[in-house]
Amino acid sequence: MFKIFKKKDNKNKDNNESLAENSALEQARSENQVTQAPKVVSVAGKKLDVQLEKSRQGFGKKVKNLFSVNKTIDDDLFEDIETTLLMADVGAKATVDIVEKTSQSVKRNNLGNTQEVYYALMNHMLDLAQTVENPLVVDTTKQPYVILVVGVNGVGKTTTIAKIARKFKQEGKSVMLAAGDTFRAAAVEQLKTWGEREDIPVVAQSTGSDSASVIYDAMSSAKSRNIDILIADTAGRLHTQSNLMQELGKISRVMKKNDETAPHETLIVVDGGTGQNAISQIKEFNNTTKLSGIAITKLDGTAKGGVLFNLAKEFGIPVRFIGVGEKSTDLKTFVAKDFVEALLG
Ligand SMILES: Nc1nc2c(ncn2[C@@H]2O[C@H](COP(=O)(O)OP(=O)(O)O)[C@@H](O)[C@H]2O)c(=O)[nH]1
Ligand SMILES: [Mg+2]
Repeated sequence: MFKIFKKKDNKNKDNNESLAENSALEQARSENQVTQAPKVVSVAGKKLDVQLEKSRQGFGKKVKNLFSVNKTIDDDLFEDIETTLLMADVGAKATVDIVEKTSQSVKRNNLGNTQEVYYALMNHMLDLAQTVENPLVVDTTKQPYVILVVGVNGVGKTTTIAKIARKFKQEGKSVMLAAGDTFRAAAVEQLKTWGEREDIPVVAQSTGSDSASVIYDAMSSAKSRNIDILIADTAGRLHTQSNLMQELGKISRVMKKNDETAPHETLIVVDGGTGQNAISQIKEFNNTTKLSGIAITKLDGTAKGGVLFNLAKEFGIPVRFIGVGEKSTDLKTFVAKDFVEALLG
């Protein structure tokens, strides 16, 4: 295991001056915050605990166990924190960031109590998670507001679409789905089944038809029926499938013929259990089509749960939703405090 803490810690010593350059406001904010548990008061939190049970028992407990009362606050402790974060898919950059800031808090505040170090760690993880907390707000001047959903195969695109559609419908908005995955035989049927179950109209053509034209037709149909939100499914694709990646470009271009401001949201869906793969998927798709939001699925199925910090540090693209189960109700708007509390609290 490489020793990020030690390496970076030496650098910190060199950088004491730049530390002092932090604005007074920033310092006051962090001084006051880091030594106490993050204030988490949330109705959603309770349920999320249960849905994130695997990560809570895996990642969360491992972190907590590092801070037993008789533990000394030394390099070994920071190395253990670093290893635990890396093992939980937090990724090297985010791990360095979190561990470095925690170590700075320890020095600056002269922390001698492991519980305070634990809170400092939690607060720095929360800070990072908050950088990508930016819920999807539907611009009601767009009619319809178009959400294009992309990602590789099997990550949960179609399921997430059904969940999001249900959520909007419950908020009183009218929703329509476009079956833009015309590639896989069962894909259209899968979306139609969700539509029937949630009582949401689905615009579809047969398998093999042109995805861009299905979505274009759905936009026209949504417009004429005064639908608020149109969510377009697409076929799963890998960056190596250049024809399919080009198709994404075509979908966007054809959409713009209907509404030059569309798509209003391009949401990539990634499987929260796939670690570094999720990072490379976002990188590849972002090269082809400008992503505006991320949905992380299957967080109920992983004992790691740290990928969110990794992609927060790597991209800063808003995490709109997290998927925490297979049912249409198993979707949460991403709220950093709820998430960090459910994971580590
Ligand atoms: N446990 C769990 N399973 C999920 C979640 N989201 C999707 N799935 C499952 O993942 C599988 C693939 O989902 P699907 O929506 O067809 O993926 P797509 O190929 O990206 O459209 C299905 O069995 C879903 O039930 C989630 O948040 N948690
Ligand atoms: Mg699908």
